[in-house]
Amino acid sequence: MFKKILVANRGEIALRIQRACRELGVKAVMVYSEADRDAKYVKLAEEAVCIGPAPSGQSYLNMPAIISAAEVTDAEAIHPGYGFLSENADFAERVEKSGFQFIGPTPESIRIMGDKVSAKQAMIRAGVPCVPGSEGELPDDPVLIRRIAKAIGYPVIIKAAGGGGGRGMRVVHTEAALVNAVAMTKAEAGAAFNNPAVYMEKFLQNPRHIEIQIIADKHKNAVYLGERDCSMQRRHQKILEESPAPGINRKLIERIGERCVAACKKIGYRGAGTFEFLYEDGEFYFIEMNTRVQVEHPVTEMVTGIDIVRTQIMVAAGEKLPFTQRQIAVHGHAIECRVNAEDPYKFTPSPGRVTMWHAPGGPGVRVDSHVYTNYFVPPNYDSMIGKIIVHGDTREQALARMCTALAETVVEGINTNIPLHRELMVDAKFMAGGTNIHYLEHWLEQHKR
Ligand code: MV4
Repeated sequence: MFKKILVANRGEIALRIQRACRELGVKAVMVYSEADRDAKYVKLAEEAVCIGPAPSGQSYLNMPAIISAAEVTDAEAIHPGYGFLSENADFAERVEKSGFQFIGPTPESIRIMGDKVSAKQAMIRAGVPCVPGSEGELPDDPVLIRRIAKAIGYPVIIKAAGGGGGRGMRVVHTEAALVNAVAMTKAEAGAAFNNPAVYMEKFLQNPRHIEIQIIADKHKNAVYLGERDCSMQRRHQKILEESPAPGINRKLIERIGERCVAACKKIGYRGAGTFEFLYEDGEFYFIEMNTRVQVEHPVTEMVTGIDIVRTQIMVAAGEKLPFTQRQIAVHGHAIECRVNAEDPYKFTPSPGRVTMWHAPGGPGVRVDSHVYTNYFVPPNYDSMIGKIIVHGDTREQALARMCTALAETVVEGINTNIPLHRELMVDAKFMAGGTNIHYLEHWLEQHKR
């Protein structure tokens, strides 16, 4: 096992990784920007290094500063968390070239999955079901483009190979609009991602967003840890997630999970990863793979009892997975609500001093947050300030526990989206389960104030 790990992130995930290190008896070096000097995990740290000013470009995205911090503190490995440099293949490569272990997959795996065309091709070859679409990048010839769309059937969606997470996409409903839409998406993709390559898929109108968590070691072992339903989102920002996904056949999940595991083994994947699928009319269609730990990993931890961050560190250190697929079972139901410092209905950011923070508790309640009374939420980063996660024997019990937990939570001095979560927890359609990716935006439209 490593003696010392550098945590190259901030906020609740920095604290989460620090906790996993403590449990493993590993020292954690925290890095922080000038805006995060007073963060809880910095105060708790045995070692912390300031890596630059508040803007992330000069701190949490500053590769030389982070690698230097690892050098001066004698860390052996770097955990990138999520966001920032976590899916940057060049960073993973520089970390390893500098003699540190990157806690994540190989730079090659990150690169393949970062290019959505190569990711999809790898998955097709590995037997993972994908959305019907162009085989690879679209050609320039308008005749060929029209032919591909006709074969798929309208509506289609044009997506940038360098995009992902909702960036660089355009829906096309008619042949008349097709060729221009492709040209526009290519131009935008060239400017935004420095890669004009685009591909085409059948546009699914009302899917759910279901993802499969996997983890693999360096000894060709891989397992899947069930699924998460992440359909409740607005502008590609998830607001709550749950596991298991309501109303989906368990045998079908098992078949998809096994395909994901087989794909991991085929491509030599190691570390934690997430296969993102669209689910519509009883079918799963792969769209993207994330090569990092995700914000919503706790729901999987709550239903499987497996510590994903701890396991990430163990497999990065070369240890074998401490469990087999047969030993993994999903128990009960878990829900996570992301607590954001924002206006609950207008979604404008609400940074500032938290004059009162009181976290909920009780059976099956977990809070992952770096916030404390008098903490100042800096305006420079993402608005998420923590997550409330509940577990229950049934979905109904988890919902009831979340209602109680949200009611107990006190955050004063800033606005949060807790009032929105409280309304959603008693919304009849959400309570029934299985709402799709458009539900929240429609709901907000109808509950305008
Ligand atoms: C799609 C789609 C419908 N059909 N692909 C958006 C984020 C990116 N990961 C993929 N996205 C979508 N791809 C096909 N063929 C609809 C979306 C989509 C979406 C997906 C997941 C979660 C929220 C979403 C919100 C709008 C659109």
